[in-house]
This record gives sequence, C-alpha cells and structure tokens, in this order.
Amino acid sequence: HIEYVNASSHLTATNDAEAVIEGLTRSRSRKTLPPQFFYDDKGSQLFEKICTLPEYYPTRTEAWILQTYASEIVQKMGECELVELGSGSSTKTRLLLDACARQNYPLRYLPIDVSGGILQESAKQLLQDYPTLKVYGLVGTYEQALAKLPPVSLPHRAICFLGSTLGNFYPEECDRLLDRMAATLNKGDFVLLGLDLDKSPTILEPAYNDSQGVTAAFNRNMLSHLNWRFGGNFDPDLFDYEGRYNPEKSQMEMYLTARQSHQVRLEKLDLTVEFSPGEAILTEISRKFNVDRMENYLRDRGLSLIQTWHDPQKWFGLLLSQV
Ligand code: AVJ
Repeated sequence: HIEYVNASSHLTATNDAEAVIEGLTRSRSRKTLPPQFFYDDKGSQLFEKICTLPEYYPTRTEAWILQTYASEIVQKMGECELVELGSGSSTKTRLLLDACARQNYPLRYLPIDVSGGILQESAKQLLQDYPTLKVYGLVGTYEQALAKLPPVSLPHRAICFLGSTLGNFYPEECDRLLDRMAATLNKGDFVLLGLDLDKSPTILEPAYNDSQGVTAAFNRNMLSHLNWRFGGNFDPDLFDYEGRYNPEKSQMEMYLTARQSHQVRLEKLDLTVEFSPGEAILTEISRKFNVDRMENYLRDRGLSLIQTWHDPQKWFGLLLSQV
C-alpha cells in the first residue's frame, strides 16, 4: 500500500509567484528563475532523457558506483528507512533497495518530490516489484516535506540526496537545507549524498550543451511552464540556451538569452518583463564539489563523513555521513 501525503501548503503557490516576480524584476543583477520550475511533467520527462545522453556522464557514473558498492553502503547503514529528496523516477534507489533486500532488511521508502505525478507513478511500480516494501510519499519542497516526516519505524533513517541535486542550491540555501536535515535526524542517522566533483570544463560543458539539444529543450520548457502556470506569453524560441562553466565558483551556469528586444507578459502575476537583446535569465547553477572541502563543511553541520565511494576516474562521489 502507498501512504501518500501532500506536504505542500497553500503557501507554495504564493512562494512560487513571489520567486518568479523577484527573479524576473531584478534590475542591475541578472534575471533568474528557481530550478524547481524545470520539473513539470514534460520537464521531468526531458530530464529523464538528459540522464541517458552520451555527454551527460553524472547519472550513469553514479549508477555505476551504486551498482558496484550498494551492498557495502547498506551494510554500513544497517536497517534504515530510506528518505529520498527529489526521488523522481527512483531508478537509482532501486539499487539501494535491492541491496537492503539481499541483507533481509525491512524495506521502508519515503520519497519526496515536487512532482506528484512522477512520485505516484514510480511508487506504484516499486510496490509491484518489491512485495514487502512500504512506501510513504511526500509531495512538496524538501523543507516542507522534511518538516512532515512521520514517526520513524526502524532503528535509523538515511536521507538520500542523489544525482548531485545539492549542486542546484546556492551556498546559503545549501546551509539551510543541511541544517534542516541535521535537525530532522536523530543521533546515529545517516545522510547519503551523491555529488558531481569538480573537473575540466572540457568534460563539464558538453554535458550541459548536448548535441541533440535536449538540455536546451529542457531549459526552454521552463518558459512554457511559466506560461501555463502564470498565464504568460513567453515565446521559448526567442531564447538561445547555453551552459557555461564558471571557474571562480566551480559551477556550471545555465542561461536562456533573449535573441531580440521584446516584452513578456505574465497575466496572473500582473507582471510585464522587458528583455533587451542578449539579456540572459540564469535558470540553474550546478555546483561541482571537492570531497575534502565537503567533509569539513559536513563536520561543521554535525555530520561526520564515514566513507566516500568513487568511480575509477573520480568524476563523481557518494558520501556517507552520520549524525
Ligand atoms: C538534477 C540538478 C543534478 O545539475 O546536473 C542536467 C540538472 N540540468 N542538465 C545537474 C541538469 C541540465 C542536474 N541536477
């Protein structure tokens, strides 16, 4: 059976509207939009497609690490409820569930996602494939959902945050999220982080500028999403997409750039936005991490690093830490 809770309050809609207004009315600094607007149903599908692109190495690299080391990882954690932030299709989580099943651990899974459709779909599929699994899904932002977790039913909980989605968070947001995680967990609980590690722009930039244009479509879809959510008239084809590496900040930055001067109207927000030629919207940052720096950062937030697993090229890291 699925237990299913909608953790998003009526405040979400207001917050989303405010985030769009704030991001698109920035005058001196550049325009920006929060990355959760990528993930409507179409956007989630496009992201699944990105994950299979030849240039986009993170998904398959992380999957390799999980395939190779899942048993070792779950043995370190013992019997645990798996809480997953941004569960999406839960494809990689299956590798952890399989490893738990091999240990004869009880299977408890609490996926959290902003996209209710993909969450319910994948939960149904999981329940068919794992007859003893109990699923408790939460729809909402990570912070909303973490505040609404049910009482713990196994000795420990492990919050899994895979796919390097932490890289989407600006430093202050990252601090807040990790503090929230540490506050939610009890002594002895775990955090399993999948992190894309810093590397040459010759590898990073193609991963975000794929030859089939799927990443570009994924970015333009954000504008279509705003159109239906907020009664907008963005023409996505008036924007060029580019992902650029910023070496000072060790991060990829994704931009939609207006080709020509034009106005966009978002009726439900009573907002008119002016674009000058070449003016960009920053749709996403994707920070690239360093394991030693992350170890110190985690320690400062009450999490001690237990072990890190890598792929042979050390492009990606899976970090297990404990409260
Ligand atoms: C899901 C945020 C980890 O930053 O690599 C992929 C999203 N954007 N291609 C990433 C993404 C463009 C992805 N994360």
